[in-house]
Amino acid sequence: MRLFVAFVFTDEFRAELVKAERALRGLGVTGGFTRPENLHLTLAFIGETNRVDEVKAALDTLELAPVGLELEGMGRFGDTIWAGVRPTRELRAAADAVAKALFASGAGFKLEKRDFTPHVTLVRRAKPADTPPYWPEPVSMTAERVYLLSSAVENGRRVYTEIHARRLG
Ligand code: 2AM
Repeated sequence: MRLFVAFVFTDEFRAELVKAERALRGLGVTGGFTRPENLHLTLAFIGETNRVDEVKAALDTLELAPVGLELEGMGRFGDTIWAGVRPTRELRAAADAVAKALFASGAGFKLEKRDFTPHVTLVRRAKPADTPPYWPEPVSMTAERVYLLSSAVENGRRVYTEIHARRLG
């Protein structure tokens, strides 16, 4: 199973992301737009594993308060366009705690060498090649749970499924 750990959004927060996607289409951006139900903020990418019980147990060791999320700006990695989430100290600490818990589980999780850039992928294989001149409206929420999600392709569509949730606070 291909697994990752993420926050999912309130309706209000998600609506702002959907609005950003609509604005990008209006600006002539084409590519693979993330479906509204698939929008998420990844905290840690685990990848292919069958040690699901160990991963769940690792998440259950987390002792974290709920985390505030604030939408902030837009950027790109190559041909992927994303909406930014403000990299606050509490968000970084949450991602760090998740990575450490997974690492300590011994389930084969490796710590990321690259910096954590909190982002919500909006468009893959985006064209044209420059970052669109669009800044999403500020919106914030409190994440009360951290989710273990699986990622699979079903009938040609990317589907994320909730495997486990750990309540924060
Ligand atoms: P992305 O949106 O920037 O591609 C499910 O695939 C989630 O895990 C996505 O949020 C994706 O980030 C992230 N992800 C996929 N492969 C990854 C990798 N090798 N390293 C870090 N994150 C990854």
